[in-house]
Amino acid sequence: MAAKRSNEANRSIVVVSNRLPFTIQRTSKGLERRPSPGGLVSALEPVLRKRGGNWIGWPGIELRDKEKISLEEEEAYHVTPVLLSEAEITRYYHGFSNRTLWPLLHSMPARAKFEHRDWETYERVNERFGEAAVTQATGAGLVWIHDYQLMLAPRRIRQAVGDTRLAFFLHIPFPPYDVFRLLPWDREILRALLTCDLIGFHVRSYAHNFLDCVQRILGARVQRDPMLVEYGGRTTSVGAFPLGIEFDLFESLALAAPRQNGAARERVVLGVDRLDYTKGIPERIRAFERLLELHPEHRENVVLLQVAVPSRSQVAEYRELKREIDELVGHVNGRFATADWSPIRYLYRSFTQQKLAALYRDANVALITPIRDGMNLVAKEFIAAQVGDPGVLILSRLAGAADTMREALLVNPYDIEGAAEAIHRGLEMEEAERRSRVAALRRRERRDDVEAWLKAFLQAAGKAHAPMEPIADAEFVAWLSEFLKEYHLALFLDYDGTLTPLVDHPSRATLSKPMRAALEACADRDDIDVAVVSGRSLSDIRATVRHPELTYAGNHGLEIEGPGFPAFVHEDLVHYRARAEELARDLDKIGVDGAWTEAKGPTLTYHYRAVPEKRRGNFINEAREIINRAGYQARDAHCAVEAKPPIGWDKGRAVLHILRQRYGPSWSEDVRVIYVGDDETDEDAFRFLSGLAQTFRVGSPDTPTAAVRRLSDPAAVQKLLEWIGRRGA
Ligand code: ADQ
Repeated sequence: MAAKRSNEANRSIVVVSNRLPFTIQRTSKGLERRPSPGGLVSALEPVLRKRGGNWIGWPGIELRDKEKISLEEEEAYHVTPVLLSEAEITRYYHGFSNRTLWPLLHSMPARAKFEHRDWETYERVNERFGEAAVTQATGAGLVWIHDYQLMLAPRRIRQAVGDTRLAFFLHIPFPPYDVFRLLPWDREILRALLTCDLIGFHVRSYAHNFLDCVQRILGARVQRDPMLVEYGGRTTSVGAFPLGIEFDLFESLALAAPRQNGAARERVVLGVDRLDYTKGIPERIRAFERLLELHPEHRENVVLLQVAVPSRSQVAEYRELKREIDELVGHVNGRFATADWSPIRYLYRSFTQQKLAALYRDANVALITPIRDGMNLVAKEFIAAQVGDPGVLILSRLAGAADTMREALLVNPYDIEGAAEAIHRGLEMEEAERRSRVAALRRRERRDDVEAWLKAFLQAAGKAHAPMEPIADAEFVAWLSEFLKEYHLALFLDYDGTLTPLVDHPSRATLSKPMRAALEACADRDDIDVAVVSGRSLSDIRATVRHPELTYAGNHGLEIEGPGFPAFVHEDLVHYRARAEELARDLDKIGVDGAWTEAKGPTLTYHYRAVPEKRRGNFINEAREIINRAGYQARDAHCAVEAKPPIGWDKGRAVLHILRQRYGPSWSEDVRVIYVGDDETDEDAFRFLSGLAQTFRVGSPDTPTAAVRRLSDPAAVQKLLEWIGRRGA
């Protein structure tokens, strides 16, 4: 195993991100490639060059008819552009990514718009990115998906290439449960992420928020140390990987940059951000204004140099923010400026890294006060550039960077007074203190640079994770103790796939000895009634389970029999029994080796588990069509298509029937209900019982479920039954 893994460390890697490592721009000379700036690109590129692989992303432009981007192949790795139409860019990128997920994940739900059409486009575009990755993924050591624009893409990749190693890194915060659950599509996003082997966040608190969400929203099992999630049989590991910068680069740029011309006598408080409402620019300007009010000695001696890169100007809120900042700057300058001094110098444009490094180096104070930020790399770049007289870093404690950069002056950006006092303190700080703080910060950022981050992430992604601790009583206690306390329990269990593993032929699905013992322990108790609800015929399920005191519901509940109430047969049963025989004959005519029809009275099941996977083609569709033509409903089960008569009756109705018959119409006051099942037909019961019961779906992590929780397999069901049977004894 170890040898296999170390080989994997050298295998190619597929990176999937919204943007390619370069942007295509339309110029007078045609389409031109410009490298995308940023540490991430420069960190990942060498890895791709060394190991080979593919970078999949959007080139940043909508192509006109017949326009082709020249993708002279990189020497060592490929680039796969995902082309998006203008409508897709509007709904997927400006819409769902930047107007829904961005504010919500930054815990600003009031700004989030929830539009169904944006979501649909986001889904579709994510599928497209996923598909592009699928064609590259076979044989790759790792597929690595980046950031909030592509949270659904892993799902598509996992469906197509089952065993490829998949990892995801989120560059922005992950919010607490109370905020994330406002998203109407919270479950879909969490489920898609859990198809990954590894999910990385900047800091531990985001990882913890994610664990809370999967536990509470999906009912996944969570282990906090090491951080692992088990969801219906698949295990995902979760971790904090704080991103660093190219420290050496910023240091050498700062050493090389010429002194600024005519270095003014004023001292500089510097802000550098993308123009974004998460960055706290208006709050920062107010804090600076307050400084000038509280400490007039800084007037004419200090300036706030605010650099803002234009960003997302297609989104109305960003244009609104720009207007607000323009006005605020005007207001403060109008209020305090003198003939030869203006308190705020505001530059609304992008700068080269050389120029930024010089600004960082020469600033006296860096004022980095986002109201929420995944990490914040500007703070780190500022520290790397402190190669001369050391400056002071004032950092919002709401930025991910504050988790590690403890030696900065940490402020709450909403506390305008406090921030103003911190600026004052920064401007007054003795050199010795500045030097000690900067030295400690530099040592850490030099060590934990982007290379170190990459190494840690790739190592974690390549490693088989520790197995999750097997499910244990403590979890059942937490889930069910309070719920069951002093109540009578009605326990409903599906059979195939729930009490027994799925096998080729139903006749081989027999209860294991310990499972039988667990079932009997439950059935023997006076305060528990057990019912088995199955798709098999009543006589079949009764004969298979062979326990005289249980309630049995066969044919998805069309026939019911149990102690203490009259046997039930749905009135349409006879009619559909005759028609089912005809349908069985039609299905047999398909004539595929290994496929066969199981007649169960009014319903039947067309099994194809024994047909080799590569031969499972059209005939399944044909079976569905024959079933539908016969006036039945075709429903997919595990390697089978079930034909259900169109009777308004399902496992949910059957459960209700049993509960009313046994305990009377006020059953919900006196009886607690648990339902455990593993397939689509159990979903009817989960839906019917929502809010009324504890429901468990067994296996199938990628299928949506209405159940409250997941169990990995029949072995976990057995543990649950053992606990229920033993409880309080
Ligand atoms: P951003 O929100 O973009 O990134 P940040 O981490 O600060 O925030 O990165 C900004 C980058 O843009 C820096 O590298 C900086 O040098 C550059 N930049 C800023 N102003 C500039 C200017 N005027 N001209 C040119 N370049 C400028 C998201 C998350 C962050 C997370 C990063 C990385 O929001 O929290 O740290 O991803 O994961």
